[in-house]
Formats: sequence, structure tokens, C-alpha cells
Amino acid sequence: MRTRSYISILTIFLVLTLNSCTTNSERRIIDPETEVKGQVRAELTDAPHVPPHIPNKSNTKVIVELEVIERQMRLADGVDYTFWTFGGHVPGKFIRVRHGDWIEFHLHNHPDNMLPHNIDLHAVNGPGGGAEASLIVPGKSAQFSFRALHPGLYVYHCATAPVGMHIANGMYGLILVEPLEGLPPVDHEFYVMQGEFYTSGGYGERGHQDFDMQKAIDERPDYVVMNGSVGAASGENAMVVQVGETVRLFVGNGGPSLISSFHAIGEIFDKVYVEGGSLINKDVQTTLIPAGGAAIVEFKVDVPGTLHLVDHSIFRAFNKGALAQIKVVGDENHLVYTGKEKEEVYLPEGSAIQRIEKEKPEPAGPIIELSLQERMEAGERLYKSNCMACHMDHGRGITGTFPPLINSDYLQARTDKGIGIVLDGLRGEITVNGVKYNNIMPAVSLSDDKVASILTYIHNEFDNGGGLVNAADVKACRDKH
Ligand code: HEC
Ligand SMILES: [Cu+2]
Repeated sequence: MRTRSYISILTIFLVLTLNSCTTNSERRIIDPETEVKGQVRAELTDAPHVPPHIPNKSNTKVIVELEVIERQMRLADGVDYTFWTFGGHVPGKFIRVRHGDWIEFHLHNHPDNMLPHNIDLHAVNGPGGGAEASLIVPGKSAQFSFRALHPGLYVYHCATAPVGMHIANGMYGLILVEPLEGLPPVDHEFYVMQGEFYTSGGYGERGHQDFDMQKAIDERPDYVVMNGSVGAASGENAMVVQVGETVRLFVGNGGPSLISSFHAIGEIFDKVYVEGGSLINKDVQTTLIPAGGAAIVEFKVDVPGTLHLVDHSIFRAFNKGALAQIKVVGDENHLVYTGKEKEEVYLPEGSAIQRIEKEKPEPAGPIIELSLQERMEAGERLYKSNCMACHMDHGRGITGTFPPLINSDYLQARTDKGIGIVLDGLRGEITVNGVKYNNIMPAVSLSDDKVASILTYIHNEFDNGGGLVNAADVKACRDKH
């Protein structure tokens, strides 16, 4: 019988492969019989710091003391949140042990806390990763021990019901089980961990925000952040390195729900320890980090500038906070990257200012005028779909490229309220609020009514002296051409 012989061949094959997998060298697990010698207290650190490399020893007893603290902290400028933390910050303290170590874990639940908590470490072989053994009410401590059988970078998190809520409030961190041979030396090691927050108010809504269970169930976070808050690792909190140095990032994703497409804008990962395990991939642009997973990435920085570490599901990075930065300082290397060599206006021969053809010109007929409020409402929508791509949200502009529309002295000085600019476009050098621009704004083909609404919106919403622009004003200007 043909099928049967196939099956028996398959069975033999499976038995062989399974057997070969159980040898320790293949599975890289430590023999738990190996004797444990000596004892140390683990040094724990807050992100973006990582405890120092452990000198060459393993099979040591390592005592870890971790305290759960519930506290109100900044989530974004003007926004507060009551975080539940492992050690006082989000993400929780970084724990570094050695493959083969015996970890005596003490979890303390601070007496000022409101709720019971526990810990599930993905580095544990045992029920709940320690969750059952560590469940404690406020004012209590629990102790359990485990052998670090597998090397790798592991997530830990709270697993007290409702589990999703404990994680969503910030209860996650990383534990590194460093391989016996140690990780190769690098100039810098940093700790970066992504996580989402589901708040009662939308992104940026000021004041203290509560957790929103429905948004969490729907997986619709308002915030996706690196290291616990918007800006925790960017701007003046950016990590700083020198040109020519090597960097290792221990990257975790606490979730609770989203998968991170982890990417460094302006850098390629020389090495990625895929999913934080022992498989090494090379020359990687973006690595996927599952919820409750991790990755180790390594790279050498070649030129100065700012690297943006993002979740490449890119609205999360630029609209929800999933961004961290590494400032690279040092000398340029024009053999690797030149920077902008020149910029000039590009106009194919004989062409005039481009038109953005959106719609047919309005058929002549009675002009219907709207109230200020109606123009403002229509104007906001029209601004977002026709102007915001260049002039940015709230008319911020991009310095040197797209002039701002907020409180623009250039716009306010015009007698036509800017109608001519929208109808005809604009080119040549102009100065807006002291900054020179020499670029091209395309003419936008919109009806008189729509132009009136957009300009009314810009004059009122962006502090340009207010007033109402009527469709008749736009028509009069168009007729003069
Ligand atoms: C494709 C990009 C682009 C779009 C879309 C665009 N603009 Fe502009 N806009 C520019 C550029 C570039 C300039 C500066 C032109 C120059 O350097 O001469 C400018 C200049 C202006 C100015 C004068 C400078 C200032 O800051 O006051 C106004 C007003 C203006 N735009 C309004 C609008 C409005 C309203 C819309 C939407 C209907 C719009 N723009 C859409 C690129 C754009
Ligand atoms: Cu908890």
C-alpha cells in the first residue's frame, strides 16, 4: 500500500528529527543538574539603560527584587495617567541574568497600591511563568525560584485578571538571559519597549485620562509609545552615540495587542536576533516584534544625524507617539552619505505653474453665501483634504519648505486675503515670519464657494485677523483675470 509506506517513512523521519532535537547542544538548554555556586543581587535598570554585561560566570544564584508601584505620571504633555508599574516606570526594570543561573525572585506589592498583581516571566519553565506563585495583594511579598534554562531576550508582564488591563496600564518589561559565551562587546546597549495605551479621551486630550476597556477590546489605542510616554526617548531624552560606534538595542513589545514593525529610519540592522532567540538574521530593514515578544538588533553608525526608531505602521509613529531617537554625533563621512547636494526648482520646459485639477469650475449661477460658522465647518474639512499635506496640521508648515499659515505676516499683508494664491498658485522667493521660502505652490482648482470657506477657516482658526471671505469676493477676483 503506497500511502502506508509513505506514512511509515514519515514516522521514521519524524522520530529521527525529534530525537536529534532533544540533544542539549541543539536545544541550547542548560542541564538543570549543573551545580549552582555563589550568590549575587541583580542590578536592575530603567529604560533606556541596560545593566552591565555580566563577567564570565554562570550557574550563580541571582536574587531579583522587584516592586510593583501604581502611580500617576505623564503620558504626554498635559496628559496624566495612572500607570501600574514594575519598579516605578514603564517599561519595568530591565533584568539581566546568565544562561544557567538560578534566579530567586522576590515580588513586592507596595502597601499604597490598590490591587493584587503577579508576574509571568517568559524566561520561566513552569506554570504561568511564575504567575501563580507570585500573586499577592498590596502590602505582601512573594518568592519563587527558577532555572534560566534557555538563553534569549524575554518579556515579563503582570498576569492578574483582567490580564489585558494590567498589561495595558504598563505592567511589562524585559529579562535578558545572556548566553554562556556572552554577547559580543558593543559600545552602547539600550532598552526600548513599545506599548499601547487606551485612554478615555483622544490623543493629546489634556488632563488625567482613565483606561477605556471598550477601546482596548476593539484594539483601537489612542497612544502607541516607546518607553512609556510620548517623547520618553526622543528630543532632549534621545539616546546619544558617536559616529563609528556599535549599538545594541534590546527591543520589547508589551502590547497588549499590536504587533510592532520595528525600524530605524536611516539605518540598517547589521544583525537581528530574531524574536530575541538564537537565530541571527543579517542586513535587515524592519523586524517584526509580536505582542509579548522581543528582538535584539545591532548596528554600527556611520554618519552623524538623528536616527528615528519607529513602529513602521507609520501613523503610530507620527500620530500616536511610537518614536524614539538616537542622536549620532561626529564627523560627516561623504563616502557613505552626502546630504543634500543641491536643490533647484523643477519645471519641465515651457510649463507654467501646475494646477491640481480637483473639479470642474463651478457652473455660473446664483452664488449662495454661508454664515461664518458654516464656512468654518466646511473650511476645516477642505483644509485637511486640500492644504494640510503641505502646510501641515494646524498650519504649522515645515520650516524652509512649506510656509506656516499660523499668524502669517505675509498672508495678512495681502489685500486679497490670499484668494489670488489659491486661484493662481505661488512661486518665487517670499518671506513669511522672517523665514525665506523659494518653492512652488500649485494652483488649486476649487469652486469659489470652497475657496471662500478654506480662507475663512485660515483667517479665523490660524490667527490671521479673522473675518469672513465670501464666494462673491472669490468670483470678483477670478473675473479680474
Ligand atoms: C503641494 C504643496 C502645497 C499645497 C497643497 C498648498 N500649498 Fe500653499 N504654499 C505652498 C508653498 C510651497 C508655498 C510657498 C511658495 C513660494 O515659495 O513662493 C505656499 C504658500 C502659501 C501661502 C502664502 C504664504 C503663507 O504662509 O502665508 C498661502 C496663504 C497658502 N500657501 C495657502 C494655501 C492654501 C489655502 C492651500 C489649500 C487650498 C494651500 N496653500 C495648498 C505649498 C502648498
Ligand atoms: Cu498587575
